[in-house]
Amino acid sequence: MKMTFRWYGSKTDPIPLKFIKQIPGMTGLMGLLDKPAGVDWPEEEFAALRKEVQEAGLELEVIESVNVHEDIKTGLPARDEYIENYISTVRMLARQGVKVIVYNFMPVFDWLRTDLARVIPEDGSNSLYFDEKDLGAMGPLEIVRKTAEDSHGFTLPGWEPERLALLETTLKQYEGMTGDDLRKNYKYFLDAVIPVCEEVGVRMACHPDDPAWPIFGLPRIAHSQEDFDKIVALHDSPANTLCLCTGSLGSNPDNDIPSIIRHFGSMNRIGAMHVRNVKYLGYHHFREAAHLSSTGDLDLYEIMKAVHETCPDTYIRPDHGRMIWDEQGRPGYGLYDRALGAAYLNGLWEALEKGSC
Ligand SMILES: [Mn+2]
Repeated sequence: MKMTFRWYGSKTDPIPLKFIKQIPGMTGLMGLLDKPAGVDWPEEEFAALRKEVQEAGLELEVIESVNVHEDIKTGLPARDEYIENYISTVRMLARQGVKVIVYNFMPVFDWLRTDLARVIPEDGSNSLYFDEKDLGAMGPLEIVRKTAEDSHGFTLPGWEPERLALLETTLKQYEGMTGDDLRKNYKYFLDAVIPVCEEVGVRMACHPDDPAWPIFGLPRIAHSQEDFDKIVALHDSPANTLCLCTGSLGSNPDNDIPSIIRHFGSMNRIGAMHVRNVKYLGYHHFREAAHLSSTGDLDLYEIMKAVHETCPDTYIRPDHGRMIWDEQGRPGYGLYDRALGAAYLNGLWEALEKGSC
């Protein structure tokens, strides 16, 4: 297991690399480069980022932001050009030492919350929160506007301004599209990209829908074990994997996370993991919790045990944290609670390692 940390780059992330390096056991980043979907990433820019990260004593083997253009998902003629750019970026990242690319195939919405800073009454910290009832009155455009207003000036992943400007047009393109239609376009993408990944030694890792159910009538095809069975079968290869996000899949209590990890871990189809906890508050209603099992509804010991047994070499990062100790920062991506999460997960791992000898 390699413990990593999400970092947005020195221009927009208030957390210095030095602080990340000081978290015990931190080996590297799940990094990002701020590029719109569809572009061919410039190698010099990525090489500069890699140099900066390596000089801080950290690795950059996982990249999270090679976004798939909506024209690929909707199967428009321009997709071939965007796929060519994607392939060129995969080759470049492989040259630069990247091993895993985390991405998603979600229509329009990357992830969705109805409150980015809901106060947790027990201790006064706050975290990301979702209640489907609050969506009732809001349409997609309103929720996007609200999310932008609540994000304290930060750009949230998946909600980049240039993408949102086209929201209405994009939503129209999905009208009438079924899950099977979307999977057909997904297969077209994987058939082009996965052989290149095999050639250059990179694994694609698909992130689940978050929350793990359909929203706004859009086709969503990545929120259960059954969904991912279909995805890995679209192009059967060790390079076609999932990024198993416990909090995203775990937003639906029907998903048995340790069992899903064992299923895909033993198939060698887990390329990376996001690990965090969720507190259920009702039907389609939850908030994000501290990582410690007893503070939420997921069993983090069972989760790490399933990783230890079936995919012990995977990359892991503590996922969203709460905002604690009056930290001001990007919702979900503060330093303190994610650092506590990493320390806790490392502790569970040490116990599993020693317990299995
Ligand atoms: Mn995640």
